[in-house]
Amino acid sequence: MLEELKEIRLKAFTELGSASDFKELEQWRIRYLGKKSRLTQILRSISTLSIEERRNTGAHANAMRKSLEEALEEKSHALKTSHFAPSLENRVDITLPGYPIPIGRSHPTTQTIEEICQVFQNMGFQIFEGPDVEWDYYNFEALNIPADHPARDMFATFWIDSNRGMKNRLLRTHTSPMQIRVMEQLKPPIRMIVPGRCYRYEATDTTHESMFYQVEGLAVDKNITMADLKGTLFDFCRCIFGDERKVRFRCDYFPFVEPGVEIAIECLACHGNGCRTCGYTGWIEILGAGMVNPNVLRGVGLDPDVYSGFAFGMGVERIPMLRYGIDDIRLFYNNDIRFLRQF
Ligand code: FA5
Repeated sequence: MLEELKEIRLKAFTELGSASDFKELEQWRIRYLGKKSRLTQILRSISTLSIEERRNTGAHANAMRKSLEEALEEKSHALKTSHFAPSLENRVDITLPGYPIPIGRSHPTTQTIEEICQVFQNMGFQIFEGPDVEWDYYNFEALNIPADHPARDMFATFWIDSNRGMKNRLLRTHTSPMQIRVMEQLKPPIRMIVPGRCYRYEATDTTHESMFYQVEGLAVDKNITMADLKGTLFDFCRCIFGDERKVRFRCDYFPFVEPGVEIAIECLACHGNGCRTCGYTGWIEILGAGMVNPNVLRGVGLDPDVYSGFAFGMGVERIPMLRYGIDDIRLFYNNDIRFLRQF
C-alpha cells in the first residue's frame, strides 16, 4: 500500500504541474482528493488493517493528503495571479490621467454675507449671531410692536408654540431682535452687525422667499445722527455696487425706528425701465433702516436724551440678484448645481 501511495503522489504532482486553468485544476482535485479518489479509498480502509500497518499507512496517507491539499492551494493562488494580472493590464491604461474630483465652493449667499461683513468690519463694526427660534418679546414686543399692533401684519409669522392662548415662540421674521439682545448685553458705544436666516409665512415670488437671509446693523452712541446713517449706508452701496449704480433713499415706516427709510438699487435686469424681476418699478429694495426709536432705547435701559443710534436690516440674496442680473430669488435654494457653480 505504501508503494501505491508513492506512485499516486508522483503522478499527482506531475499532473498538478501541468494543469493550466481552473477547469483542469478542479478535475485534478476530484481525481486525487475527491470522495471516489484512490487516496480517499485507502484512508477509509485503514480501519481494516492490522495495528502495525494501520499506524504506518495511516500516517503516510494522512501526510500525503495534507501535502496534496497544500499544493492545490498554492497552484490555485498562482493561477489566479497569472490569470488576472495580464487581463487587468489590458483593460486599464495606467498612463491615462485620473478623473478630476469636483471641488466644492461656498454658496453665493455665504459669499455675499462674507463680503458684507468685510465692508462693515472695515468700518469698525463687530459681528454677532443670534437664534433662529425667537421669543415674541424680542421679535416684536421689545421692538415697539406690542400684541395687536397693526405692524405685525408686515411680518407674516411662523409660530412655534403659544402659552395659554398667547402666541409665544416663533421663527424670527427679521434679524432686528438681535438689536435688543445686544443692547441688553453691551453698553454704548455699540457698532454691530448680525447676519442670519429669517422666515416669513408668505407666498414666494421673484424677490420674496419664505426663508431668506438678512444682515442687521446697529450703531448706538452719543450724538449719532441721520447723517451717520446715510453716510454709512451710501458708503456700503458704493463698495458693493460701484460708484455708477443709482441708489434710491426714501421714507419708510418701521415701528422700531423714527424716522424710517428704505434703500433701493436700480434693477440690473431692466436698467430701471421696469420688468418682471423688479415688479415693473425699475428698483429693488435692499434694506430698511432708521434712527432707533426712543421707546426701544428706553426698553433696554438707555436714556434717549443721552444716547441715539441708527439701525438697518438688509436682504442678502437681493445683492447678488442686483449685481449679476439674477431674475428670481428662488434659484438660490433650488439646489441646482448648474446655477450654484457659476459663483
Ligand atoms: C425688516 O425686516 C426690518 N427689520 C429692517 C429694519 C431693520 C428696518 C432696522 C429698520 C431698522 P423688511 O421687511 O423691509 O424690514 O426687510 C428688510 C429687507 O429684507 C428688504 O429690504 C429685503 O431686501 C429683504 N426681504 C424682506 N422680505 C424678504 C423675503 N420674503 N425674501 C427675501 N428678502 C426679503
